[in-house]
Amino acid sequence: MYESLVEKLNPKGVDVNEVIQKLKDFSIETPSWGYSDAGTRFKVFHKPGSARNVFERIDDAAVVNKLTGAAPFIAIHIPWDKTKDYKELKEYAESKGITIGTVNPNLFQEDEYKYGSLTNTDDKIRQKAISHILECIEIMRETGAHRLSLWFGDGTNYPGQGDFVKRLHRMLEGLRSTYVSLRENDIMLIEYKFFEPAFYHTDIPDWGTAMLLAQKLGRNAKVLVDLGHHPLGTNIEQIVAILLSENRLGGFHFNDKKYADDDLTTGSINPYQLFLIFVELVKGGVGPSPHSKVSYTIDQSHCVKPNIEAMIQTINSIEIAYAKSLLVDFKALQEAQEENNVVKAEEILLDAYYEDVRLLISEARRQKGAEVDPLRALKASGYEERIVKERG
Ligand code: PSV
Ligand code: MN
Repeated sequence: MYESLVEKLNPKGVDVNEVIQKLKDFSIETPSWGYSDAGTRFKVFHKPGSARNVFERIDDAAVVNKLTGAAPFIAIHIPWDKTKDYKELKEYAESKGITIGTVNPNLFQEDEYKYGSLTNTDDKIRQKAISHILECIEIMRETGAHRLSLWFGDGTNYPGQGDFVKRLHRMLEGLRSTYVSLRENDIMLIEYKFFEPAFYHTDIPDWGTAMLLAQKLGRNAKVLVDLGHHPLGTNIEQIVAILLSENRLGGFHFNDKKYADDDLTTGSINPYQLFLIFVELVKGGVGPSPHSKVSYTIDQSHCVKPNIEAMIQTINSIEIAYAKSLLVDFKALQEAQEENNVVKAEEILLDAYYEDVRLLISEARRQKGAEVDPLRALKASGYEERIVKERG
């Protein structure tokens, strides 16, 4: 079956060996918080076997990586992943084949942040937020992570509540006083979101504001695109293309949504959008590999699915979108665009999109020594039963 796919793709000018090599390089970061109990604003349902601390989250991430051969990084969130000794945490992760890639400060769950963190009118509260970010930069040093990922719940709930511009200036000042502590090859990721938890305005609502802040800070500040953080209908692939062309695309938080920031499995609602995003990334030469300058991180909370299965399903789905984008004939696409041949241009994309690439992915996994069917291998391994017994 694989051979017949190769026979079909070769005459189309697809270098199948190159595609397989790129799929073997595919690597993504899973979020520590995706291995814990999660829920909605209404209820958190406890899942037996959910990871209870950062070490168990690393254990689960290591299982996902072993099965898929594609998830060697983990993102941690502080204080959710707080531990006494971060050097020990780094060593523990490495002993399991996992690298800590990103540290996320939490600037949205403390009482003091009711009216904002870095944007707060109260100097003491701003200082508290700055200290927490600096603490996270220190954790980056100890864990060997090179990315600081910032998302703020800052915003207002009612017209008149705050001064948009003064608040943004305070945000910039706060970011500046932490940016200077980063090292040469560290990246500060600035994530935007147009609503929630604030419902009238948020201080970093969109990619334009995030990019403005990044430009004012310096070349190590970049924008993070969370797929769930846009109004319905937003053309995310266009945002990706523009950020890339300005060298300000820092990374992703992958998930999917039907209505708002739903945190659903990536590609479960809008797989075509996911493919179109990857088309831009491949065109820009920044596909997901261990050394990509763009970070590829999953940000999902699995309210009803078992965590490890959900993570594997997500990786499959992202890899499928990526593999399809590798089949696009970019030269022919460019020609069709120059000629204003609208139908041909779209057909070139659809031709790649409609291809069933699962055999390419399983071949890459086979060559890498990972599981061809990681979901089935997970079931067969008995890992889920074991953690239910051990963790309760
Ligand atoms: C906020 O909705 C967000 O996307 C940020 O990235 C947070 O760090 C994460 O979710 C928390 O789950
Ligand atoms: Mn996010």
